[in-house]
Amino acid sequence: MPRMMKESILVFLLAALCCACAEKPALKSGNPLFEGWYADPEGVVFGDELWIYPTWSHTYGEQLFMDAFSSKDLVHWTRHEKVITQENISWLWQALWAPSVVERGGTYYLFFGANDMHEKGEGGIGVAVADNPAGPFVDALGHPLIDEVVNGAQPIDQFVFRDDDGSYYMYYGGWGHCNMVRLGENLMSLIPFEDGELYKEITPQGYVEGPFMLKRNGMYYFMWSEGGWTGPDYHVAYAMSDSPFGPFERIGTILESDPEVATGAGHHSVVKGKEADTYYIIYHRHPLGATDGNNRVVCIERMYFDENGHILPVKITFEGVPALTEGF
Ligand code: FUB
Repeated sequence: MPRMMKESILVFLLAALCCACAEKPALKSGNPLFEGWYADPEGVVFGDELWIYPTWSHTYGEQLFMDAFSSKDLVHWTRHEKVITQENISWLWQALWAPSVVERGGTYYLFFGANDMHEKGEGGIGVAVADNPAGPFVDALGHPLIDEVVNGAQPIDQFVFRDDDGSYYMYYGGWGHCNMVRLGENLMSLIPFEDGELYKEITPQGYVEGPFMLKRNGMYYFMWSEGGWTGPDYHVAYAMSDSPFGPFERIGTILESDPEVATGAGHHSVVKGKEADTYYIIYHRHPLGATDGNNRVVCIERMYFDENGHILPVKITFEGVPALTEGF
């Protein structure tokens, strides 16, 4: 073969190789993260895995169990079926909602809302325990931990937050009101705050439900959902404070619909990644064209802060976040 032809072939092959490398798309989680109608996702990091505990988003009468999902790379997810079921909660008869999970000393605590409580004694917020993040979780009390409406807050949508001093607080509430309570040493009782109060109302302007607390650089970021969860206008707003008790003044919206991608993005949680200052927001949304309010799917995006510590608005995507190669 003539030398010039050889050189041309070599140049062509090199160019093709470069193109192939340059065009290879980085592997991403994709959104939604896994199949099925799920909502109110709580992300929790256990070891090198991200676990997600969502509500099973179907009719209230069918919501009698919860599944969980775990992943090391955010691309491949293991479904853990029925980590908690009606068999292990004697007082549950409908609407098992919005899990919040913490681990302490090898025991896993799953806080749940049950029955869409309207009248005292018919349901409320309960706590179940297991020795494994995949359950089976068993109701620890045989009755709700909170079964009454205090300060106008429906006892649903609990989120348990551990502060750096070891105190555990639970933020909860629907119907436009948010309370916080302090959990006792066993994480199954309420203990009064220093001023003797058992419940503190901390409702920010615009609050509807789905509270979440994140502490970063000593600052408390309180977040919540606004709007109606069955519709397109559901979204997430936030406030900042130097205290877990607030006051929480609404700063702005951080997560909302994008008419090109999905609607009703809300009831979220946030987890910190391994890398410095890396945060992920996990939330549910309605696929475009969805007509059933329960058609909600679980998604993930990166969440960023500006130089003043404010949360930047999150862009919702179909791509999700980059795959991880060395665990979460
Ligand atoms: O999934 C049931 C309810 O929908 C939750 O409790 C609310 O926060 C809303 O997401």
